[in-house]
Amino acid sequence: MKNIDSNSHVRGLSVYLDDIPLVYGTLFACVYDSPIAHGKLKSIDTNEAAASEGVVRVITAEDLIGENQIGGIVPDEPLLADGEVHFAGQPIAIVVAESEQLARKAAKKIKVEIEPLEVVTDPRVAAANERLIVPPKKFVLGDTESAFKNCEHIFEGRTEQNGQEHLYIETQGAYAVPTENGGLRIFSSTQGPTAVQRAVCRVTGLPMHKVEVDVQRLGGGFGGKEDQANAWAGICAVACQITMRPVKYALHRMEDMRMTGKRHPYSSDYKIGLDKNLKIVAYEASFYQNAGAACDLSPPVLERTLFHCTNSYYIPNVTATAYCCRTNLPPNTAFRGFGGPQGMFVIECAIAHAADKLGVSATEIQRRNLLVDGNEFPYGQLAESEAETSWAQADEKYDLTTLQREADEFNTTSKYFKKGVATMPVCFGISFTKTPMNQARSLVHVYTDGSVAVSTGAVEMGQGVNTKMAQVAAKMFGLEIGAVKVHTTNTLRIANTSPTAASAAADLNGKATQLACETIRDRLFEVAKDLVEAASVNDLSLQDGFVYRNGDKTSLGWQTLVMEAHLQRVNLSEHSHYATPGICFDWTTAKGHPFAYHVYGTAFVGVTVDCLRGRYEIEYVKCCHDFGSSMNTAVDLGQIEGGIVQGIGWVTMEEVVYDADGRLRSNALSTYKVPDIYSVPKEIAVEPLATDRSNLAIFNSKAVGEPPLMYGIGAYFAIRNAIKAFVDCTPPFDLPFTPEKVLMQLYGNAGQ
Ligand code: MTE
Ligand code: LUZ
Ligand code: MOS
Repeated sequence: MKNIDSNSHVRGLSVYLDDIPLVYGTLFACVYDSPIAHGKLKSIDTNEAAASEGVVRVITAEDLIGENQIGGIVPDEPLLADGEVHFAGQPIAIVVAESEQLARKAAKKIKVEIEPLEVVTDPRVAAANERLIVPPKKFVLGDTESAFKNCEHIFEGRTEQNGQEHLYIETQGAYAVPTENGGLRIFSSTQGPTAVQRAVCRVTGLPMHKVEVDVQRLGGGFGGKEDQANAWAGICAVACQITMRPVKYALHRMEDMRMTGKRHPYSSDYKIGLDKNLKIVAYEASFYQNAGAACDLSPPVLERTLFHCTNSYYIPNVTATAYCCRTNLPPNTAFRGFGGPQGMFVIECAIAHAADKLGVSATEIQRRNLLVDGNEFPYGQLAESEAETSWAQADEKYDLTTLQREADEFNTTSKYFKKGVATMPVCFGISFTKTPMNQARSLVHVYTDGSVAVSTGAVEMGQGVNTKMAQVAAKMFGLEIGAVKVHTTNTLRIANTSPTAASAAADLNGKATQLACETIRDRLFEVAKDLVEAASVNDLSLQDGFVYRNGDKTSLGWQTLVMEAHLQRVNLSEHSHYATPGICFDWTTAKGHPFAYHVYGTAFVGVTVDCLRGRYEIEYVKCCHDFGSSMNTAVDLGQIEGGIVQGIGWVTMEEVVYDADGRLRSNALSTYKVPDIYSVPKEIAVEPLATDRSNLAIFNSKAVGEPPLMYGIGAYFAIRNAIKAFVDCTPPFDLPFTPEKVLMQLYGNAGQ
């Protein structure tokens, strides 16, 4: 089934933040942000800006009525810099003016005096200086120390991974409108309406019931708006509160790139021990996470790195330690995979390292160590594994031996083009790792004309969650999808939402919607029972807009039934709550059962490297992916393709560059390359895993938003293998593997 938004998207009729009709008297905000990465803020001169044409007000930290704080986990993030600046791009002042242009023009006239302090951009330097945001986190399984003593082979190394710009098509932004008695209505491009509501309340001093947050849809979030939409909503809210006029701020692309955080770069150490049968016996890893200047979501991101540090493999002895390092970069944040890809990359490097040294293929080591049912993850949960089944089905379908042979044969005859193949298994846990976040609500109204309105806590950001919510209600009531309208995500209709994140929005909100529909349906069946003279409500069902009795269509239509129920004064609305059962996690022991289930899959990735130029093409990504039973294959295939391309972008071409002063050099689309239509794989093949296992997802589907991104990691290893076919070398484990770095490997080390 098509995405319900496809029609309005292609006609340009879908409404994003910037399309909301403006209320009369609306003002426009613009932020003046720190030009340097670390320093003492000696003075701010706003006089010239305040006197500038069209300027209504310039706001600095001292003007705030509420608390100057938006840090959710650790209170270390002022809305506006106060006393010190901690990263280049940190908001210092807000200019509010009659137009966007006038606000931006005036912001340039602000002068600040900042006494520079030492700038730290390297997480290892930060760790050495004890600049950790939270204490180190650790997972232990078995006993690595004694296990290493019995290993046949031990390899140690280091990996570097860079960040990634979210590059949602719609930049960050918010629009605050005053409501009566000092309340606020906030339109925000956020994945977390409640997070925005909390932040706005904090900086304005208002109670939550006076602040309404409304989200129509996002032009992409990818994690970048899980927490980092808060600042812009807070800025519009305080400006609205102070000027008592509506205030809007939609960031320009370069402002967004400069001021917001990205995927966390990591620097990591690993030590892997294998026995003579290539079984991984012991694994140690230390992860240095570059958190940036404030906590943001760094601790849970770091935790997920630990949760996924053994990827799809069973390793009986594991010690993994992770450090959350404070640097002078914009606070890094959630990004599709949420630290999982960073953890998985390191174990894949360790395996590649062992393979290099032992003269076997990494694929052989991977295959021999796949998780099987009952294996224990380092965090205590036992696997219900599809690692081997997805591998076997991928192999059956695509024939890895033949793919490898084709590449080898090509390489024997081709001098300057070399092909490489790599296998990338993925195992990703579904649920927020903070157990309390795994709850959702849904509000369903059936109107007397038979049409249905659904509101949930899920935010539509292109991933098709609204389509899935409409499908749930349509299926429960036996209606066409057109009979259901999914409304904006709004904190007045749905309170206390978890952000749309962790790939869990369809599961959690879908289940809540199912429960609400079930309740209404049961009430309707009580009414229908008499109308169609059924012996029991259990004989009734709803299909194609009619009531069925014992599987036979009756003459009682949906609309008639609904109206009849209303006349009998039966409640046609329901607000339901769902909480994932059976999950828990205890950080005092670092053990538990944090995930409702895991998503598994196996991908084969093939590339061709142009060994004269260092350029490469991704030929194919062929995967067997665990959808459960997909609710919507068109939407899910889109998620898989998009995820894979985004993953490939991260490991190959997307290069976030900060200079030693902490200033972003890759600050525009001319200096930051994202995958385009020419750089996507020539083929993405997706084979659904054949499985009839039950799970906790909605209608036995499975979450699909994040896991496929990690297939993209295979592109790095495939490129590495192609290079090794050209020149005998061991390329360092350093992401992204840009064409420049590839060229350096092909020639830079020649003769060494
Ligand atoms: N797909 C699109 N088109 N746009 C997005 O912003 N975000 C991804 C993924 N797919 C995203 C996307 C991320 S980071 C997550 S967590 C999931 O969608 C969230 O949605 P879900 O829980 O409904 O899968
Ligand atoms: N966000 C979050 C996430 O707050 N907790 C998580 O576990 C998570 N996982 C993936 C993506 N976002
Ligand atoms: Mo996705 S990183 O959970 O927003």
